[in-house]
Amino acid sequence: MDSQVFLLLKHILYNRGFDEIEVSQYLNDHFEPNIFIPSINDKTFLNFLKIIEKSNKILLIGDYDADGVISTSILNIALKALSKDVDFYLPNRYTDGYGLNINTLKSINNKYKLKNYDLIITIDNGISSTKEIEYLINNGLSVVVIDHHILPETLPKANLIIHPFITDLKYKYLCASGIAYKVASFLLNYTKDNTKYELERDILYLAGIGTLADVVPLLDENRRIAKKMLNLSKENNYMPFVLKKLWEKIGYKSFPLSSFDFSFILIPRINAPGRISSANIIFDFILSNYFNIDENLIIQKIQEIENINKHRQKLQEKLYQKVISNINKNNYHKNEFIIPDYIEDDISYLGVMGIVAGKIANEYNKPCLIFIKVNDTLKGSVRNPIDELNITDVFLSINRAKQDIIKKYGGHSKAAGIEINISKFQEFRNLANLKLVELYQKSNIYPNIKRDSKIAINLPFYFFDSFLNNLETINEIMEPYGEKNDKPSLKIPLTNFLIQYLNTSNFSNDKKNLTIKTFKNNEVCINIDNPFIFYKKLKNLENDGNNSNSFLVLKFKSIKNNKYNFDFVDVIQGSYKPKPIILEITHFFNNFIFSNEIFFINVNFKTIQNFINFINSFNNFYIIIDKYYFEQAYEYLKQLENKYYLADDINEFKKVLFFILNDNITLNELATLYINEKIYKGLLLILITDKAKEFYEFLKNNKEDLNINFNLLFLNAKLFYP
Ligand SMILES: [Mn+2]
Repeated sequence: MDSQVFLLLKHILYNRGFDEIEVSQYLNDHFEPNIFIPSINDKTFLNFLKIIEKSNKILLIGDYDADGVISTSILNIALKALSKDVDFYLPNRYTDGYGLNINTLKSINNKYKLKNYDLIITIDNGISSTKEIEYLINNGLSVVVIDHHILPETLPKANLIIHPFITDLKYKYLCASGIAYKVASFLLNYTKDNTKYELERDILYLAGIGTLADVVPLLDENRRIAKKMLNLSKENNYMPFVLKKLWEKIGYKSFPLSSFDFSFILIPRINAPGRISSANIIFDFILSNYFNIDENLIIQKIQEIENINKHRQKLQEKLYQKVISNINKNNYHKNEFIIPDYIEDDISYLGVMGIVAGKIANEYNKPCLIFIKVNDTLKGSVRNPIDELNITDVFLSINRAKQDIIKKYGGHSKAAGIEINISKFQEFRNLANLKLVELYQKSNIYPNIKRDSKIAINLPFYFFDSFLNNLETINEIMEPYGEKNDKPSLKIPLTNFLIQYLNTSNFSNDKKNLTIKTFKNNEVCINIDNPFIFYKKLKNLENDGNNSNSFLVLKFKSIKNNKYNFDFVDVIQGSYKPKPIILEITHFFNNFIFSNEIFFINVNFKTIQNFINFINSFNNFYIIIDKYYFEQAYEYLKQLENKYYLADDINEFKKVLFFILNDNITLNELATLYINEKIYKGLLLILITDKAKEFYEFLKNNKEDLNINFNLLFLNAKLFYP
């Protein structure tokens, strides 16, 4: 791999808290993703096999979302390959509610008669259904629970539980599709089916889609599963037949699909039936790939899915408008926990309230919970954009304070479902806010800083071109993006130079796009989702009159026709310090400067304006210049004389911007001063000298002593030669 790509990637990942080993694992997972499959001697899985072998008739109970439908499909495929007599039941969001509950049991009994089965397998649900499972066991059935949701205080007394927090699956944050893939791969060892290879490939493909669909971290094993799926779709543009038909019928012709295509085009359509009507539609559709390929029927089903998806989009938009105006009217967005008034008149929104809560949560960077009234209960869906916060902790502490408010809840740290008593709504809303703020204080969480800003890498505008040149490769390695595997974001010091851009006519008519040109004439388009917030931030900056500590945060979006698209994230003050990664930065710059293939060498300092622009692209800095180059540089430096103070007195270091090396101070002495914090740290130190490498070596050899909070940039003095 190109060393610049490697350094930039390291830079990005270190800022997210990765260590050296994790970085190399991350890279390895790109080039050779290896998924852990339980060995054929694994006790838990052999136990599972035994339970299956002695069961004649099996019922799978899944869930209505994409992960639930896909994981049920995967197990169904594997059990059928073992010639098992297997039925499935996917709860209905409106008539049954989530998972295995009393309503679900009644519906199943009406449809299938429970007593016809020997074994019930719950997948993507069941871990909290203690009572229901007890009932099944007491009635002579065997029950296996395969789930990944938070563990309740008492586990159900099932014959077997497969859960990544209990079972060794090598990674805790798998979704149900990922677990189902492991279970199914294990089972396929015991089949003589001659389509085994095809089945293995397809369950992997499905698991990849399920993993992208669920809110699970796209790291580690999840990333490997999704990567392998993307690789499959890159090889010969492979897609299971029905999905390929779907992709083509909805008007897309391009292959292979990107992770964006999966996440924003295909997966919403897999989710839609379960949101609006019945998840059975999508289950039948996926399974028809294997058991009855009738093209006419498939096309009919695709049409049905399309109509449902359109209906879903309309509902979603209507609910969004309703909720957002309620929030604005009552200033609910000023609370830490955004809880709008509950929706009274329409349960058809139940399927889209989660998406809408997610949208609002992201807009305000605060948790958002939307409730809908169903009889005397409020059913709610919550989304949490704050990384360090586990939203179910809020519910837990409400439960501890008062037990008659919450009926039940379940889910994950970032997305969960909850039911409360309608008469306790106001009390719940107050307590939720209170407990959330308490949690923030207790755990030192600063919710006002967006995750994208926290993990953004520091990048002076001048380095933008180098970053852009490598972005395509970086992007390919980092894909697929998702939870905890964000697109790269950048923190660019807001200099006068950059502010000029933000105030000029480079905006699109609707003010939602701003195009700026880099030093090498690359076009960067900044998409501004909410122009109101953007202009407000800019205005504040101008009023302050001091932008020396402000940063523009941008997040990579896409590369199209050599145009680079970024999303505007925020303007932040520099007082928030991201995890420093300084020796790496040093190394990063060092490498560019001394490798002669630098982005700097082409920078034309021959014009004074270029040099001044360069200097202006940094906020605070020292420039240390070797006296031997002072003369050459003087023409340039004196242009800055009015603005900057020149001195060669070491005692004036705090104020000095340019320091000229002379016989009285050597590079090593300078480095020692630096290490002893005599030179103010946190500023950019620019060395214009041929001896910069020595200085760097000295720092490197003493790195134990280095406080890591500084930036260093070497410029080769030769740049000043005409
Ligand atoms: Mn799930």
